[in-house]
Amino acid sequence: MKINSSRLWDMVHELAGFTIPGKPWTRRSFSPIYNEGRQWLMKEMKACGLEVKMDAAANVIGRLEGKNPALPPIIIGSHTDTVTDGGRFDGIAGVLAGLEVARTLHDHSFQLDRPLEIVDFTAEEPSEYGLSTVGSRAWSGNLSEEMLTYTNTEGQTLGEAIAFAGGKPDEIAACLKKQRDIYLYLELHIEQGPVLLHEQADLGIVTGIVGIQRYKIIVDGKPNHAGTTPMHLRNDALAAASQMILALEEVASRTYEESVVGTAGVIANYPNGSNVVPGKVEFLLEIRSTSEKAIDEVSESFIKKAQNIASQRAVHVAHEDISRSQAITIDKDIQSLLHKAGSKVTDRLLELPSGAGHDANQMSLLAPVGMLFIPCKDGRSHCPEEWADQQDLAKGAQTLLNTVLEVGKPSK
Ligand code: HGY
Ligand code: MN
Ligand code: MN
Repeated sequence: MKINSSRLWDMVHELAGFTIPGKPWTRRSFSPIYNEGRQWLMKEMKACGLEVKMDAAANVIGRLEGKNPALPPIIIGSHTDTVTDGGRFDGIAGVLAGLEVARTLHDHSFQLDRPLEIVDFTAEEPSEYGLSTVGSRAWSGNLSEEMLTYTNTEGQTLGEAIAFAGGKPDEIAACLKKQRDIYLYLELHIEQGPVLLHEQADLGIVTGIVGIQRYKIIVDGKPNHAGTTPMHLRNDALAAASQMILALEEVASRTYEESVVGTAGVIANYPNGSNVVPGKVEFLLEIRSTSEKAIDEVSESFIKKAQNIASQRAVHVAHEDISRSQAITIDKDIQSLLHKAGSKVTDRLLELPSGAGHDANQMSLLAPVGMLFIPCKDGRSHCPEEWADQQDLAKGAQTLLNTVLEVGKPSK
């Protein structure tokens, strides 16, 4: 049984068409264009014979019934939201490859022994509310009431955003899954890095996924006239924040038991006037590693340094814990299952960890997870240049189908 590579490729490019005009490719979670893209996805799922629903966290779920509907399903998931000016494959490749697997089974009237569900998880990327993996958090129990009150810059809450996306924020608790509710979770994703290319591998078998700690840092100084305030009498919040961001870079660049990355990617300066000494700065930072211990060490050293900088500069610094996803290792037997399925497609397979976070982080709290990577051009992602090769995508999707046929073949 073979997936249909050109059909899958066409779907990737059809979904890419749902983007903010002039900002390829941008389909931010909780935006009108995101909802339009998901309406298209649900139509495609129905056309493949899937039973389609949206749950209270606005996750889109397409279900292909199995011989034993009561058995916990195999789930193939990822996300269709993008970063701003992002790409056409991050997340999308995984959802549509899953859909192609389901469609191929349906076309062959092949029924697995158990249901297969294809899931587009809500807001995998860090949203305007600061939180990422919103939909899969609802399943794992890591979407708290307090998180639903996180606001965007206009003061709207995450709960309101989930409602705008078609969810029911008051019924999030109903999304909670128990350990026995899911048989296996699989996710195909572009690597978003250069390793597969560098090692000339066609497919990556993911061995582990980084944990991510995210903080909001608030620096309070004193706004003042930029012309009349002497340098030694300033409480400049932006100068202090800049020194703190360089301190993050220095701390994250040290050596730990596993590699660490630290990034400050969002910053807001108030009142942001060219002739005003900055009075207040808020910035978001994230620290990632496959070692929880290393994440904690970097967090601790950074917070200490930020406090020292604040006292030297007579400003105040506070940090708010936005979210923490745990680092995970993938079960060896799941890695070998994927390896066996992939070796029917290519002999150029490579085991490697993921420096990107995924819904699989949350799903690993509920079920065995397996992740497959396909190469991406120049190893780049989260940019309009993000690209994957049609043949590589086809090999990844075929490997997913081989895996599903292996674990879900009906008992005689
Ligand atoms: O940020 C990440 O690791 C993923 O692309 N959401
Ligand atoms: Mn991403
Ligand atoms: Mn992704």
